[in-house]
Amino acid sequence: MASRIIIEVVDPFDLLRGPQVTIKSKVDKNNDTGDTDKVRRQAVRAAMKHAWDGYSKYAFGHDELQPVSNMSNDKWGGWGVTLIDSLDTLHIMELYEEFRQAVTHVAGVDFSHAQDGFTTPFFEMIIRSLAGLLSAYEMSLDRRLLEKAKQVGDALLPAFNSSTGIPYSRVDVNAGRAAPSNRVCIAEAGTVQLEYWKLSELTGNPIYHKTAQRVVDILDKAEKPHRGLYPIWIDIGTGKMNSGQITFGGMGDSWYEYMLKQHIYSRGTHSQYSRMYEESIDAMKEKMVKKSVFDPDMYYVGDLDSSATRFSPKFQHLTCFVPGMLALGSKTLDRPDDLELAKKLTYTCFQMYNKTKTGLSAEYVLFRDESGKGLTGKGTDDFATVDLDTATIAEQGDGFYFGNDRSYILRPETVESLMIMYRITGDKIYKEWGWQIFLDIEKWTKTSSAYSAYHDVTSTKRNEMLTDSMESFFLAETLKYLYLLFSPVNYYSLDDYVFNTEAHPFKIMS
Ligand code: DMJ
Repeated sequence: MASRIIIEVVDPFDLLRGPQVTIKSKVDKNNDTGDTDKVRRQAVRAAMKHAWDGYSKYAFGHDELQPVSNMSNDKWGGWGVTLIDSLDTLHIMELYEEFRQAVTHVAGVDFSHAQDGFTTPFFEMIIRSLAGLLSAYEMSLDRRLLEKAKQVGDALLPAFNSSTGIPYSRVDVNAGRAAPSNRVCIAEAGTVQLEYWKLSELTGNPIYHKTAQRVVDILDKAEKPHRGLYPIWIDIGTGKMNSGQITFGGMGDSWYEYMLKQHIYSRGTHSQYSRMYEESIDAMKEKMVKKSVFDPDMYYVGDLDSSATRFSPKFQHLTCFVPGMLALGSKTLDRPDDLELAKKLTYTCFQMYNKTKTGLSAEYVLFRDESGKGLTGKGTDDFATVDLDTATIAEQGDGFYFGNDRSYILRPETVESLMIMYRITGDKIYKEWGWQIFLDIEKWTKTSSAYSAYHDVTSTKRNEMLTDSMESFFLAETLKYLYLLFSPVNYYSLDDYVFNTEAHPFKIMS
């Protein structure tokens, strides 16, 4: 048997914290599948370094770098969301000096305070900031990160101060109270549980988990149009779900994801999560999965209206997390059919990139339904029906159509699914697809300082298409998942870690 050599490196972060310690690089390079992986992993690491260096130079401590103008913005309230969201990616890629500088900065941020007049978006700051800090703490064991995580968790906890315990979507951190509103969507209310549970585990204070769990209990008991399917809007005053579409895309997506992930995190000790997850996936398969009339191999997940009767043949890039979720669920809950569906959906998600002129994917694509007729009808506020014969559908792709929004904003969902699919099936095609996507991100979105969102993926007029925006999830998720796709499967193994919806790995509860 070949002996396993683990490369040793000195972690400069440790040098500054205390006595010099030599740590072992966690990338088990001897377990690599070959030189190609190593080269690709290094290329992704170089992309992260490029983006990080640009952010550091022009926007350090601010929320975002604008990667064309090299300006910065604080549109998330000024806590430095790109910096926090990037911490664990820096650590995973062994960029320890950058990690150390970022932690030093975080230690000086007062998260109990926000910009005057700003109301902080609850869900976004939980999945990006609280999770980023918790994950970076678990990697480095630097107590300052846990203290800051607690500060963020406490600052945002007033979101739950409603009559039902359903959270409001924004918090006035300075006043210590939520900004009142009538409704909140299921993704916002139901994608904070993993983070608050981890905070309870690490601080020993159960209040965080208990408070967030209440949302799951309320929605579990609430009346639904169809078992396992949840219209997106929750009335905060009553806890009822009575309006909005049913979707595994924006505003619904991570609610479903977190049923499975809470099951994994708690090692199946609570039957509630697996039951709810299985109910939802069974219903999705029954009512929301269709295939293209032009390409019988192209399956997709559309949306339903709030009564679960009308179907919209719109497939969002955001929904491309579904194949990864199905694969993870199939492994965890022994659902082999889900893995077969996951393979078909991953194929579609890849084709959404592969079939455009740039090799980048649009925000969503549209299909004709299986009858070949397409849908007609006017959209309503809560449910956009699609008329495939109107001028709004300007161009037919190969198997699908493009709608009005053809932007690629550096989203991660497809490469997230590719990473999980590779790890679960061992099929190397997922690495090839991921590499192709990475090369097109490099080709079309790279700027002198970082990477920029792209306005229309069907246009090759590159200089006119760069929109001067780089969301923090590009560093937190897209580059991290690509790096892990080309890393040994035991590096941040899916058996030991559960990734939050922003790709922050949490150790599964022991
Ligand atoms: C991320 O912030 C999270 O993945 C979230 O759940 C939904 N989408 C964005 C990235 O596309």
